[in-house]
Amino acid sequence: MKKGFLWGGAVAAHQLEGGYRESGKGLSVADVMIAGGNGVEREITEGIIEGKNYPNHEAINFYASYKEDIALFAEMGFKCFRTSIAWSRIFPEGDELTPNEDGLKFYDDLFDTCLKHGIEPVITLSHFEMPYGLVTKYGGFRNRKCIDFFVRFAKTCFERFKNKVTYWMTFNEINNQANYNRDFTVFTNSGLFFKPGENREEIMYNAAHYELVASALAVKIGHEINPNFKIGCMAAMCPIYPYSCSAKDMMYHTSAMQKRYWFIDVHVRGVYPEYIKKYFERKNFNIDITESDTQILKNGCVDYIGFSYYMSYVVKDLGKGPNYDYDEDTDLADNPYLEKTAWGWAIDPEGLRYSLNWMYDRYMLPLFIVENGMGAYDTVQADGEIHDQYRIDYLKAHIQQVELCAEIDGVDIIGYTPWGCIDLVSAGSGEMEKRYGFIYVDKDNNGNGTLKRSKKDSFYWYQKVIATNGAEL
Ligand code: BGP
Repeated sequence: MKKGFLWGGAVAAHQLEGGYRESGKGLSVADVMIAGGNGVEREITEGIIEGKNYPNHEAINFYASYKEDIALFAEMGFKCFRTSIAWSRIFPEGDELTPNEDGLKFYDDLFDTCLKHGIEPVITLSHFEMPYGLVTKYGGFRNRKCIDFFVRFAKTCFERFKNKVTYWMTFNEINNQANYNRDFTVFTNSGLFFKPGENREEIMYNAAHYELVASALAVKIGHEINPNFKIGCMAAMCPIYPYSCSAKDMMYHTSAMQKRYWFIDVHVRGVYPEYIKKYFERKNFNIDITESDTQILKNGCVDYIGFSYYMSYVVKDLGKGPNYDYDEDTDLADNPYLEKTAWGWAIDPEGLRYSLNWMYDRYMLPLFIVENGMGAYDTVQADGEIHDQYRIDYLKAHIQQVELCAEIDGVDIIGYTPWGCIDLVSAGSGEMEKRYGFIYVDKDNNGNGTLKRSKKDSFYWYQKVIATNGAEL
């Protein structure tokens, strides 16, 4: 890969820190979600209910062990480490006027530890962990006031860490909520929950608009604080293929891609694309886009696109023309060419190359692969070793595609940070046993275990990949 390519790993605060009441932290949306399972949605509770299993409360207790864990990342040769700042550690309720100094201090120490090892922190501001106080008092991002709360949080972080962090992202996987029927996506993206009879889709578009405005304001302020900042958006990239070469399937694919990726269009270009404006009109949606918002969006375009890549989807035309309105719950088909993980996620390395090309052609901005990986069940052998060849195979196949893409297609790729470089709590299912890590953490789905860390085979493999800058896979 090119010189200075950022090899590393990615996590999010709520999925590994634990310490959910330490350093004056308030509750976040992740703190009121109980564990689900493979194929079982997580339940969102009203506050914390005694006796339920909330896996994010302790997670893997990185809050206490970050120094040792970062030393292990350094041993693998990480050039960067992507994590997030728990918003509720800095503004416990979300609407305070002054930040919580103890929370800021924690991230000072964390980033200093990274830098000491020559690891560059790559930071997401809001990764599925908005303060729960903003949900109960304001209804989350259905309320315009959340723009100001987010901007205050972003500004505080930019000012405090301006000499420690260069790469930032505003909202993690902002486009997950395109699937607005799923409680998990709208709650974790925007702190939304609904009353019966409400128009979920319209409310989602409004909330997403406020987030896009908040993001654009943050980008502008960030660049004023430090002109060297690189501030990106972050989207979940699951390319949606047409089921066949029928023109109708192809049109449906186009429309589905628009519905899932218009968020990036706004982040990058600073304007709403015509297709989505037409959609709002057709649906009679009243989205609160003011004149001043329009200006703000134009003045806060992102510097790069961060994205996760796990799988691809397929859509099949169900006779929905001429509108081709995509519904992720009903319109997806199986791809007969692809295998799936134990959680049913299609394994598609070439899809990563396709995605990189699709985004680079469309946006002409540098791209950062900030998540990729395969959740799998690992087995610890009697001698304590963990032979995770399946993980190595998955990552190797994907990195090969990234290399082809850089060499042959000429796409500008900043770096690659596989997801969950240390085992952590699954966002979607709340399981511990859906493992992604190079480092095993002794803890099961019920919260039992010593939290001891062990190196898997993939640890040594990835160490070699980084040492050879991707030449030896
Ligand atoms: C992305 C999220 C991460 C992460 C990952 C894997 O959607 O940004 O937070 O968890 O997916 O998903 P899961 O944890 O559900 O396996």
